[in-house]
Amino acid sequence: MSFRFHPGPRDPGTRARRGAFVTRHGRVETPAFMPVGTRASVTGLTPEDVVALGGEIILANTYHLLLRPGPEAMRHFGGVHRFMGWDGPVLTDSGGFQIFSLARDRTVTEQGARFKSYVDSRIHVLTPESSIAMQTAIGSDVMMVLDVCLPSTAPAAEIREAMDRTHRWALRSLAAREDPEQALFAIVQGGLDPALRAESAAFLVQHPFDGFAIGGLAVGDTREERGDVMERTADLLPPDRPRYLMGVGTPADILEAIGRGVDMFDCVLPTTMAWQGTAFTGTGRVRVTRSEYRLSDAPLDPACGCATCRRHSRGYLYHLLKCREPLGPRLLSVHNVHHYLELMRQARAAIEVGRYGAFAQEKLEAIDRHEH
Ligand code: PRF
Ligand code: ZN
Repeated sequence: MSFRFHPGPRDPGTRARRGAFVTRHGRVETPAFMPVGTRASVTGLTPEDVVALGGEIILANTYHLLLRPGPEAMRHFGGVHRFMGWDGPVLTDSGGFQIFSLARDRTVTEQGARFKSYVDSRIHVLTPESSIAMQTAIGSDVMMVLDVCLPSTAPAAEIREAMDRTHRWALRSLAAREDPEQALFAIVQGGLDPALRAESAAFLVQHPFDGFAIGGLAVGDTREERGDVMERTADLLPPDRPRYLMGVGTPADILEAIGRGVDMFDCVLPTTMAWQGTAFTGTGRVRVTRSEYRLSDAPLDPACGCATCRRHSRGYLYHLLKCREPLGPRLLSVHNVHHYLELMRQARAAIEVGRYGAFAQEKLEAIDRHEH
């Protein structure tokens, strides 16, 4: 068992906590943000870029890698690390969320999910066992159980059914793990109902999972609606295991969730927004393609120390984006991923000195003042 979580000091004024986990590909300081490399690529960034930006772990998706390049290619290349040239830790999502958000012609039974590939229209079946088998082929350091993720606004009876099935699938996933060196996290479901969330957490923590994720949030709910559920759920999870809030979110979402005791995050926003020409700054989002930036000499964010901000003006980035030069989204990705990872470094430092509450409030106010 190489996976170990070391909980560190807690912030006195909030539920924020400092920590670290160790995988067979290295150590990750928490709270941690995982840049998303869905198809074994953090869009526009090389593994060296990600390392230079301070990224310590990336997320890849079982669903996408199953459809292309497929399990045979993954095994041929000896797993995703060698395939993509990334030596650090990798967490794989199980495909649970993608089946419910992306798959065509899907039918879900107790056995698993059957759906049509977007690549070649072939029928695939993803079960808890086949998801673990694919995550084993990928060779990720942290695997996720296959879960049933519904919109958090779905009818109560459906939310309960999805939660109960998620629990049964979690146990099948645990039984299917072949390599104890690969950590396995369970996923708490239960929509926005605090009683169901409590039931889900109580069930899952009885079993030897290496960590616990909070799933099924930020799928149709507001930040206010999920804040309370998230805090209560985090409180029911064991302090000696990492807590991961899946697919969340904006810098503001992350700042709030850290204060509620969450340790790990992933989100496509920094990279997808870069490809849409939007930069995250300490004072909110900047749409770089707006005409007001055409002749701007200013960097994206004067307070940012990233390679893009040290060297390039908004006016140059405006030009690249307008010409559809690939360098434009790439330079914005460097900045956005730096922005997220720097926020995490500052959050960790603030927890260490016991002033996370004040830190988060300052950051949130600076974003709010400009975005509203
Ligand atoms: N389950 C899984 N992956 C996810 C989610 C989930 O509920 C979410 C919801 N925010 C994002 N990614 N397996
Ligand atoms: Zn920058």
